[in-house]
Amino acid sequence: MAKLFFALPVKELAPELIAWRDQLPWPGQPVPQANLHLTLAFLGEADEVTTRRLIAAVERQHCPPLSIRLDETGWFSRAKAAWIGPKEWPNELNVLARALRRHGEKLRLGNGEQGYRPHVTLSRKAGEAPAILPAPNFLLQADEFCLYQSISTPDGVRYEPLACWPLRARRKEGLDNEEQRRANP
Ligand code: 2AM
Repeated sequence: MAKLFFALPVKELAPELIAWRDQLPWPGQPVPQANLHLTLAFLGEADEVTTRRLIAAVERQHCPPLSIRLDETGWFSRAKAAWIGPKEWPNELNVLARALRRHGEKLRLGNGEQGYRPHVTLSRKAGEAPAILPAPNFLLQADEFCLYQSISTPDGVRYEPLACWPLRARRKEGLDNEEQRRANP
């Protein structure tokens, strides 16, 4: 069994986020740079067949590239996670997160949660919210999303991408025809 979730990788932005966090009195245990991600949908434990079915179903999922401004901080008191996230975000992000959650639900995966609050967890075991002034201002430009497996190791948890899909605008039929005419006048 594998513990799975869909997320946007943070990649190029990760070192900047870490440098920003580490010069602040940020509460809790810092999440390592390699583990930073913006969760789209949590799936939980899945066997190999279910994982393969999930990957096959997601092949047909479309979403344009996403620009997400990370300009506020927050804290989930129950999970004790302190995070950075957007005040506002593109509706396409909600649509993608919901579609991926539904792909999981069709295979009896997920935790039944309906709400979606995009965030990048920067620390865990945080007993209080980060008190930050001035507000952050980072831009996460996502051009792919991935299915990750969460692996527990003696050195802590590690997230391994099992599959990634590009975020790209759907090609329009009309444009394809126009391109064809230009190619074959
Ligand atoms: P988060 O850090 O963005 O909150 C892998 O375990 C990831 O899935 C975690 O980093 C966490 O994302 C999210 N996650 C773990 N357990 C979860 C749960 N019970 N419900 C929702 N998301 C969860």
